[in-house]
Amino acid sequence: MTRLIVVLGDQLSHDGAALRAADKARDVVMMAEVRAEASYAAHHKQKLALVFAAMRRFGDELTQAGWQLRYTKLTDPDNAGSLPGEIARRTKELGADEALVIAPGEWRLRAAFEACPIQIRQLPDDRFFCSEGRFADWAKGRKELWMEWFYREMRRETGLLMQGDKPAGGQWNFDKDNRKPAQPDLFRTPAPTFRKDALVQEVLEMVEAEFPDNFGTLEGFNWPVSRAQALRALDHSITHNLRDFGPYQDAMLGDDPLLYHALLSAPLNIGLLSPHEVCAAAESAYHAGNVPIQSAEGFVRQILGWREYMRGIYFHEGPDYTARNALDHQRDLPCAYWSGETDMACLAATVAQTRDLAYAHHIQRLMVAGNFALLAGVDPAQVQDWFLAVYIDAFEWVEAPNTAGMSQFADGGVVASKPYMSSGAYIDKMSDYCAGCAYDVGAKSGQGACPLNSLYWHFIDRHRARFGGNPRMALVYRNWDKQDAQARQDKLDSAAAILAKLDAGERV
Ligand code: FAD
Ligand code: DLZ
Ligand code: SF4
Repeated sequence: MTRLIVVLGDQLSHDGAALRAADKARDVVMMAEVRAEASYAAHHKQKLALVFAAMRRFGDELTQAGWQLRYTKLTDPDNAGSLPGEIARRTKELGADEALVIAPGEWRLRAAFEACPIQIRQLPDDRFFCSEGRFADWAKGRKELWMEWFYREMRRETGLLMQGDKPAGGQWNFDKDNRKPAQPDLFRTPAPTFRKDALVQEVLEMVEAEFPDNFGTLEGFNWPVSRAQALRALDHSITHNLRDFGPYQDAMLGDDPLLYHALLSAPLNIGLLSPHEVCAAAESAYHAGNVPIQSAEGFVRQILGWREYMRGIYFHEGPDYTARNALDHQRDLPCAYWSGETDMACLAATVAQTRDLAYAHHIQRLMVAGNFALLAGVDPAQVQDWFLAVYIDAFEWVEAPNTAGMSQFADGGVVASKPYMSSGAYIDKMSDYCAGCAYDVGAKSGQGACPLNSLYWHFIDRHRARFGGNPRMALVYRNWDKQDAQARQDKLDSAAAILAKLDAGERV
């Protein structure tokens, strides 16, 4: 009997578990572009274009490799509109008695597949270093699930950047060497460019026609849509970016939005690259003497550490994770997140590059977009909706723990031992945004003072009950308590004025 092998838009790996389990001679593969997946988030136009173009290219590759494929395009008249609907249609058409799929990276779709009247077998996604079961074993009995301990166990288990049982370079963590601000440099190697062939052009036109009101522009679309292009992106990043990635990974420059970042999260998350080969390439560059340990380690930490850990947390914490709101933040997301209309140069730059590239690097996401929302007390569900929509690499298994956990402390401290937050001083140190800002980063309160300065203390003050006893925040609370009463009141008044403007929908 024929079986239906379902390949989703972020499962574009030729050696994925469902294809491995399939029999080319009797099974049929199906892929489907559907409205339901295109609209569960208000996806950036470039994200839609990436997923559809990469799906079509992957479908072509499957056919060339001899698979029987049923591919549904978004605008096909028979399109059932949803993945369960398409699976039902294709099983009926083929007389298939079972469908096989890699378990999706989202609770929503897993539940939808379970609820299907057709038998859909969801296979474990083994494209990661750490399975869901392995993470559960690691988490079992631990009071605190800190990434650092998970990461060290993964290093030992994989042997990546290890010398025997010791970390290469003699340290597990080189973060303190990795916090340098960057200078503009006209000679920095630009990102590789990917040819927009007829397939990509057709998809870009379809996205513009079908989703004209979605956020973002398509002009700057430059993402790898095939395995061959993704391998070129990997090679470029290891050859040109990795050496300086470590020291400058937290730096931000208005005119250089990419700096030394790898731009590999999208091809990784849709399955065009495996984390194993990406980490192995970084390790080889270190052994070849081409990159220093702090860069190789910093990079491997992001993938073997943070990426695997975030996925572990998402599935370990369960489907309610995204609904948590430990700090009871209720404010609406400021419209500047969509319009970019703000006098805050850091936020304006981050939103503008997000609109044009569907990309911002980690510190822009965490310490600019995330930080302002956290300090302003924005509803974390709305913050998650935004992050899930606007970034090229946004899939819930990785977006939610980064946003709800790391950035908004909405999970009450599962991911972070204290909130990732800062006043303007950090942004001034790590970027060149403040020099061109309408606000004064040096002013602590009053009109014209950097909004982050007063909002920072407003956060500290309003959340004393939760964080006042946190040893990692003791210094901050001592600093607050030492300030004279008038200085404290001035900051609280300034923050209240900014929050009132946000509530009134006024420009900040
Ligand atoms: P680089 O900075 O060059 O890092 C190399 C690789 O490490 C990345 O390609 C990525 O695969 C991995 N990585 C780095 N940091 C993380 C992290 N915190 N979690 C998981 N993987 C990481 N990443 C996503 O892939 N999808 C998301 O939806 C996403 N949402 C985020 C939301 C917030 C609020 C924050 C603070 C971070 C988010 N990240 C997300 C993590 C990180 O910002 C991106 O992975 C990174 O910016 C991708 O760019 P890059 O490939 O140039 O990465
Ligand atoms: C993100 C996405 C989009 C926009 N469209 C499709 C689609 O039409 N068909 C499909 O199979 N997958 C799509 N995806 C990826 C899924 O949303 C993804 O598999 C789930 O979010 C689970 O990670
Ligand atoms: Fe951002 Fe404040 Fe600097 Fe302006 S002054 S760029 S608002 S940190």
